[in-house]
Amino acid sequence: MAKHEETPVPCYSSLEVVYGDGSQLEEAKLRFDHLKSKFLQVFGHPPDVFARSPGRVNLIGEHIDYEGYSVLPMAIRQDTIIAIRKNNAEKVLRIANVNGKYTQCDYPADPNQAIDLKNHRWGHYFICGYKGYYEFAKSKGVNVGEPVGLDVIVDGTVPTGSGLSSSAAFVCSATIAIMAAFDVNFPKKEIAQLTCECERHIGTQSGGMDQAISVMAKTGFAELIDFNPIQATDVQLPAGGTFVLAHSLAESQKAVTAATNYNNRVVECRLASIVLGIKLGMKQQDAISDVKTLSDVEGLCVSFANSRGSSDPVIAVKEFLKEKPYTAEEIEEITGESLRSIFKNSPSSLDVLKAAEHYKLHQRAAHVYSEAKRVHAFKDTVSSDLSDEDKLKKLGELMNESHYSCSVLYECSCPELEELVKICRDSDALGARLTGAGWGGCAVALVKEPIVPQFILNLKEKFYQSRIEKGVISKNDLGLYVFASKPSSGAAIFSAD
Ligand code: NG1
Ligand code: MG
Repeated sequence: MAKHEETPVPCYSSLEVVYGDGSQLEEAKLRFDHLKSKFLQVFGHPPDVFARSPGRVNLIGEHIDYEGYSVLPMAIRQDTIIAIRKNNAEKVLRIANVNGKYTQCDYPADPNQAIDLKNHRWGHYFICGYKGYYEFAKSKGVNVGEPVGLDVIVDGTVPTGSGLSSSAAFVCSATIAIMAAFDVNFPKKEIAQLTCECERHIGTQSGGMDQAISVMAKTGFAELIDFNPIQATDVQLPAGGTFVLAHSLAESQKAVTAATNYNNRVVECRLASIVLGIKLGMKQQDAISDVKTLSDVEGLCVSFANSRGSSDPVIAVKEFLKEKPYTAEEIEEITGESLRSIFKNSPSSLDVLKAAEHYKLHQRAAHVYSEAKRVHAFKDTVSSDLSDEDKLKKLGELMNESHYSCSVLYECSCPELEELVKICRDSDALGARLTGAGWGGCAVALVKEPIVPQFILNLKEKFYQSRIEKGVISKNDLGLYVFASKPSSGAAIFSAD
């Protein structure tokens, strides 16, 4: 039997396989019916096909996917559904949304169009998938023919800017919908790779976690995702624990803040790895041209640690990277080359250099290496012969350590997330941490199943009540901001009849 990730995205004729047979199915039926009638109303004809792809919560392994390290997310039930139909009459991509907040975006049916990053529009994420499909098809030798128009309606339930990967749910469902409209399909792992690469058209130098889990998730399992090549290993979580997601209500607009937040950290990690490479004996020019990520110099760091009787790469970080932030000049003295020249081929990195005052190489590298270890400790704990109770306790501790590292070393938390994580712990979570890129968005807490209702009530009282009173959110919407989550299924195609 072909491995799960080698198989194409499944195509179903009914919704049950993905949405089960309970209230979620009823909700899904309503959404699909609404999408169909809206499609008819907006475009004057029914859609050909639907594609859906879920959001995700990352349980552990934050800001390390782009450094080549494994991460451990699970898909959530919230997803993006896209209805699509080819339109041979006009060479236009018409992208509408069921949510009135998002007005229709039209783009030319041109796979080579540049995305206008200075003017961010929600439809840009669709264009990422559109460009990605053509780039991939070309590399596969698929005869794509002349571009045609596409009529599209989007229905997303993953809260945006929440660290739950609404963006990847959108890019993956867009890419899969486009493929379905053109009647082609590819193995999931290739779609995971292609969607990871094409989401970068939006200007963030992201890793591949979100797209990989969105495409490859399986009901009932979290997945250990490895990169280069992308691979997913099922992780069955211990019984008796539930993950609760809670939104800090601070929205993190990653595409807009990339130069100071997300891409800044990617650049700092690259600089940390180059400096480590040089300090550990590489020639300056070799380090600059060959070292892309901290995983590239881990071997050198571990050899050094071995000489000190350890196998922990953080020993090398402590020895060779000073804790005080580096100025650009200090780094240039070590590399023998200007930072502008090191990043000359990456416009989004040049934006980072313009905005940065200094570079915290020690802290970022220490986070990445320690977080990478925690992911494996998490996976090993799950498969150990500890009792479920002891496993859950240990997983909670690892989540707490991860949060500390994100907050103190990687500085990707924010006051609202700190408050929320503290309330989670005070409400007897076994562990709690920010999830996703941070700087806002959600926290995830591991909670013993029997206390979940009380836990959620506590959060409502201690975190959300004052925000309801101030009118920040409406009481009726609380269920959108705090909810328990089970591992859901990955991307799927549905025929429109
Ligand atoms: P969010 O913030 O959920 O979009 C981002 C990246 C991931 C990963 C995490 C941090 C994108 C599409 N995703 O997730 O690849 O690096 O941050 O662990 O940018
Ligand atoms: Mg995202």
